[in-house]
Amino acid sequence: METIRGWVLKKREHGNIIFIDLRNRDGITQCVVRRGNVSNEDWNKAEELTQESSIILKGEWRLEDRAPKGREFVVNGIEIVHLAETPYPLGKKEHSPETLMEKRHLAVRGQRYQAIFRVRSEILRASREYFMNNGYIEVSPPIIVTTACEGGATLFKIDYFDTPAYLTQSSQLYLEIMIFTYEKVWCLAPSFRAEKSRTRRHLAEFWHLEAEAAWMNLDELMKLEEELVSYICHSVAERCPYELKLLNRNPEELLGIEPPFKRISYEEAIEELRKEGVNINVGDEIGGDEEYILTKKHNKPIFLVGYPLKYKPFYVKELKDKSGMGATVDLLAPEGYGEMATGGEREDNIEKLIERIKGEGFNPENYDWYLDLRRYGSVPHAGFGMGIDRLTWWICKLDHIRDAVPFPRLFRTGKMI
Ligand code: NSS
Repeated sequence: METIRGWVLKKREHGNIIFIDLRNRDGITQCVVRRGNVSNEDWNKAEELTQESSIILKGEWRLEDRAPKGREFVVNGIEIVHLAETPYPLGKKEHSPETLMEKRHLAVRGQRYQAIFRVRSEILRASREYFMNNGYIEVSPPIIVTTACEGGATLFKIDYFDTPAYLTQSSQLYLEIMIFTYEKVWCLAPSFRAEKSRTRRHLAEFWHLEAEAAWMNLDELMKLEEELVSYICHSVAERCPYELKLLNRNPEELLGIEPPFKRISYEEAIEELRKEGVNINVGDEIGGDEEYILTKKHNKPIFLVGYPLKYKPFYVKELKDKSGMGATVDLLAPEGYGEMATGGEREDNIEKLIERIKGEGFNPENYDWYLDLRRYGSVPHAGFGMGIDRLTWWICKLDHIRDAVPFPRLFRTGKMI
């Protein structure tokens, strides 16, 4: 006799047979209750089952070609742990995005979310494994900070014991501290952006995977990123094929993600966009719409190398041979998804840094500890940050980034769960 536990997804009655689709961490199992196979008392229990009731079934497995997983569970004993109230708020098949946000605590039980968050968990596991296998030390940065990293416009202010402070936008500056101890470091932490816009790719709170390494240059940085992303894609394809298929992502596509990724310079990107009929010139920003055009025909991520310094934060190093251009690299996800990571070499000239900090309207005194890194044993170094949510969004072929996170924080989310 075997036991199976879970929640009732669906129940169908055909005369003397009741089919129960039982949902649990293994997916969905077809369970068959036959009158005559169970006591009258248990038959009555099967009849009264409601959607999402929690139950424990006793019985035997039987091979059955027509069952979703090739086998079904033949029931001979039923225990109702909790008979769910009716109606179940998400009982119907289709729901609006608003309902799925408001009832998030129930929506996450659904098959689609179950698949997405299992893939996300695999992305996190593979990321950690990659860094551990490659000699990176994981550090734990603070969430409450007193300096901006990515400009003042998207800072969340908090009241820290009567002193103003912020929720971190990026852990980069702290990773830069730690390279002087370990040379190669990484972290996974939440980052916050007070983005007052509604787009399909912006969250107010996201999970940020960041890495930083002493002595590293732009080429080495790109190698690190393409290896990491390929490693993650392969792990997900191998460990979550069932979930990927459910999300209409063919695992073969992810197995095809391998280094090297294509590298295009900022100038080449502008030229390509102009050829596509976009009204854009060298010196302009390449935004989400342009990234869509650049990536929609690709099935592997691409690197966008170099970017005008004027759009980038103070820490970006100026290219030696191209004044006004930053030594940056953006990693764009294919199929129209666009930016999923940004990074580059860091400015190590202290005078330039002070000027740039002032240029962003900040007081260099607040960055004194950061400037010390350029005073005591400064080294050339580089790093990047990748949004785990953006990566999940692309890998799972989602429409909106809110579905890449179980409990999204967006600009004016409405009721928060
Ligand atoms: O602002 S970034 O482009 N760059 C940084 O924060 C650097 N300090 C990272 C570094 O070099 N260590 O953000 C990096 C990535 C970006 O490419 C997205 O994938 C993600 O972080 N990101 C976001 N995801 C979701 N929502 C929002 N609002 C968001 N902002 C950035």
